[in-house]
Amino acid sequence: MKLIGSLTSPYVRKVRIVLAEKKIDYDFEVDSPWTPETQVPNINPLGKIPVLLLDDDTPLFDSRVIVEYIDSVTPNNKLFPSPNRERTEVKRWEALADGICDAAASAFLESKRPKKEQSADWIARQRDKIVRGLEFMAEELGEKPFCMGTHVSLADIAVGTALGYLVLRFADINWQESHPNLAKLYAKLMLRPSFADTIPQG
Ligand SMILES: N[C@@H](CCC(=O)N[C@@H](CS)C(=O)NCC(=O)O)C(=O)O
Repeated sequence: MKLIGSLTSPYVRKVRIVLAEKKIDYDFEVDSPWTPETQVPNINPLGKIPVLLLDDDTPLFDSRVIVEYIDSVTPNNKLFPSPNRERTEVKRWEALADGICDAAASAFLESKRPKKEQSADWIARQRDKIVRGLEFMAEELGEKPFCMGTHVSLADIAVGTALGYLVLRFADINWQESHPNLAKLYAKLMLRPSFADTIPQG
């Protein structure tokens, strides 16, 4: 199995954390779709990372499909509950966390365009999504030790990767101060080798 992705993408990090939690060996090929020499469009028509290349050369994308697949083919450390209301809740946490990453990535890319082509309104719209998403997360987490209660699930992995991406790209959104319960969860997750070994670089 080969994972293709960059060292900064939160979606790639989510997959790497799941593979580490599951103790699955894999090859990791660093490829950023933003570089001219990228090979990503040849394996994912959408030109996005992560892509998981299975042993029979089937390319899997996107990150939500990949993590659900990995969890379904491995018996140990289940990160999703079996299909029921709880599973839908885990997937909603993931949609929320990924949605924050989508907004953060979009605002970041906009801020990288030439100054006179940038839209301040667009950036503000994406930042509002991030702020509202964080508020929703903090409220849903409350005083629970983990998103789904007493055990780690994919919900925590998705939330942790989104929070880590904000640390990398939007340190000025000081979510640690406004949401101490999210800061507590993040600190707990960072003690896990799966998180500590995949801190985004770039
Ligand atoms: N929903 C997708 C999002 C993937 C995504 O947007 N990846 C970014 C990197 S962080 C990318 O490859 N962007 C390249 C592009 O949009 O052309 C997933 O969960 O895998």
